Amino acid sequence: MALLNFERKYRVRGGTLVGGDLFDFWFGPFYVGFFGVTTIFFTVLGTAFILWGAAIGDTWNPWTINIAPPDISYGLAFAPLAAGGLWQLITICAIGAFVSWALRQVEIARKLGMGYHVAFVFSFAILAFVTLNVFRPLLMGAWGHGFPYGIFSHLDWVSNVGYQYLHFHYNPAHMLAVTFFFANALALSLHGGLILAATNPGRGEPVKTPDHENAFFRDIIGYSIGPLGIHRLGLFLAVNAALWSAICIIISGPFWTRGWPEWWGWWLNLPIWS
Ligand code: UQ2
Repeated sequence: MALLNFERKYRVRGGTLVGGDLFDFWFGPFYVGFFGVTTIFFTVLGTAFILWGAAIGDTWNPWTINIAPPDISYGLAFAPLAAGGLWQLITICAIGAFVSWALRQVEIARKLGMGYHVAFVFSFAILAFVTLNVFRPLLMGAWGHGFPYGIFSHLDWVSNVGYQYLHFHYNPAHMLAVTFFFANALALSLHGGLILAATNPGRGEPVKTPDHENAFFRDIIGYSIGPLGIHRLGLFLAVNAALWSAICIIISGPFWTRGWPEWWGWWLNLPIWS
């Protein structure tokens, strides 16, 4: 079905979660909806707060602009705007925009009669962010444990927090997260390579089929996960990368306060060694 015909057929009212018909329309190619409006609202407001924070900061150098969370001494209270309050408002706006975006994905999926898979997997990215800047600071008792908004400054935060636990790569959940990220890169490179290889057989040659794709991997390693299976695997790897990232940081501080290398003492202390 040609794209324009398809859109005429499927651009119909209904499927909204809230607001009924109120924002149930399109702006050019974009579906608006209640959550399109809230996404724009939080994005514009949050960006304005970021510009405000940059304006009262030391620099306009994009690399070194920094909007820091409140000092630890503020605990879980609201801080003055110039002393972390802007960071708190930006965090609220960011979460408002992310959640609005996920719910807009749900509404569009409902309109099209599709599953909610996109919103489901996106929610794991939101979980990772909320874990870093809400759940962990709450468990630690201060918003000051969140990461600062800035390109270099958030990298420094990651480095500093890593060294606080002496060697973050000994964190078993971090090990799992890293392994999932690498496996995800391997799977997507295999998949991208295989699809491009099958669809670009050379000038004058017919495009190859899923049977060719299966045969390629059966010839090489005796196993093909299949054209649908590779996407299930990709979703599984990507979701687990985000999930174990969230787990590895939420346990650091709230549930384990010493260096991560020391955690492996349970292995050295097994009675079978004595
Ligand atoms: C595959 C298949 C695809 C693919 C890929 C494979 C026809 C188009 C990439 C091969 C993938 C395998 C064997 C899994 C590798 C496992 C990990 C953890 C990276 O068989 O079916 O469909 O794109």
